Amino acid sequence: MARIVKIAAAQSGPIQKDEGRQAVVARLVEMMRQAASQESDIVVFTELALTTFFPRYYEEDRSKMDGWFETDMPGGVTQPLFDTAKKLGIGFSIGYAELTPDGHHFNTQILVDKSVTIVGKYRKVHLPGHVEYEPERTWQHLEKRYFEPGDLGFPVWRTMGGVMGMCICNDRRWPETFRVMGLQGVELVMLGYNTPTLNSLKPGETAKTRMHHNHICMQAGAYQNACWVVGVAKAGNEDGNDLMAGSCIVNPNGEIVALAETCGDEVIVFECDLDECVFLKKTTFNFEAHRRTEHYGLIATQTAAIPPPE
Ligand code: ING
Repeated sequence: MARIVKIAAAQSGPIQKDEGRQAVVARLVEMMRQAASQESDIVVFTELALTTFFPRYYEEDRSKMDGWFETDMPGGVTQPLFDTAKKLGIGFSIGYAELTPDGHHFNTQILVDKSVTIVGKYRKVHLPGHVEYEPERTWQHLEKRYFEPGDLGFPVWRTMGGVMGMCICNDRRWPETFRVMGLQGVELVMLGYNTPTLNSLKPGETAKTRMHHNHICMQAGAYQNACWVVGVAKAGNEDGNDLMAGSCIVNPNGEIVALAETCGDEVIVFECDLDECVFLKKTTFNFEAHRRTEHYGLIATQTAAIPPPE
């Protein structure tokens, strides 16, 4: 018995600083149409899908960055995305910078079902980078300056035929992200990422190694929690800064079954059989039968690594 959910990963090419949201939404709508034309059930968009990756810019007065945030979702400029989704009967997940009515700033991803109801919201927990300007960096990565850590945990939702969860970019590098969702029976994790091709602090690190890091994080998360993972890049060169592509769909065996080939707007689609999660959840990763939580205390109680004394 198959439980097919056809997933489209809608990779975004670069979004330049002066590219208005209206033009960006038009690009996203076009990819949504492509996804729907291939009978996709859900189309996954990237992290901060409406704007350039603005945390690369330093601003002393943080309130001056509020223009990069959305106060309403859907709002005037994003309504066409919801209208198109309703017309085409397709669900979607999209990342954006969220400014809440009480003034909180989050790096957020939502899950919208085929009736364009927002069924889930996730706020990025693991914020990479730094708070203050760091001159030694060839470019800044100021997510810790402009966003607060997510306050919603790692929830999952039963919707559109399966148990689905979300995370964002740097979250994929922390196994706890996937495991907390795995402990809730997640079958499909959707995530977006805006990841520089090169490391501003380690010039010798190759793009190949960085892509290796990108993929093994998602492949491990998928296999070790017996779930599908969809990773969607914002790719290409934004204002002189190169972001990696490599959008992909990973099956519960941790195998990449669909991979973007370009660094531009590109839709890749795969028929994900959510029942492919069942065998591993019942055997190798039968958490109830095999996990020994009495030995895992440090994971949830200790933040830093503390090596034995010299
Ligand atoms: N970007 C990067 C990411 O985690 C990064 C930041 C890159 C951290 C490489 C460490 C190593 O993919 C975002 N937006 O989190």
